[in-house]
Amino acid sequence: MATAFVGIGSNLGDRESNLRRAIELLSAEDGVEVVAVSEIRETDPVGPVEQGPFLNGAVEVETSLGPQELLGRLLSVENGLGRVRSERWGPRTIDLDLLLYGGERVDEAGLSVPHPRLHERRFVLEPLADLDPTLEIPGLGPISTLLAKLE
Ligand code: GSY
Repeated sequence: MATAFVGIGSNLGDRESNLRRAIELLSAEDGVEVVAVSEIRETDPVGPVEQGPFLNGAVEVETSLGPQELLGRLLSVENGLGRVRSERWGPRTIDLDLLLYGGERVDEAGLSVPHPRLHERRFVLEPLADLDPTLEIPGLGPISTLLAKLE
């Protein structure tokens, strides 16, 4: 079993309901147990596209799946909620990002863990710190230090 952390976000439609449904669908997946959900925050959009504000949070899961398998389940939950991939940085009904998988570093086609932009994004770091303020991010150090650097 491994502990993994998944970022969740939505800025289209009923954002709260999208996040709630995503968590329900994720916990219904075989081999995935949702053990904690962070505070959900409204955040200004980051990136080159002008769009509405997001609701963001993070989920801690215990899983018997490997990182690629878990990523596959995240994509199927996104598809189940009707996510359409149009514009790369554009608005989305639901976004599930595999942020951390145990203490592992993974660099494979279609999957980089820790998530490559994790340390630059307050909307990712704050929910992770809600779930575990002592978290060590592989290759990057304590989450408290990464958050302090954003101040
Ligand atoms: O990378 C996830 C999608 N996304 C977000 C997001 O989830 N939250 C905020 N605040 N800005 C974002 N820009 C993008 S793209």
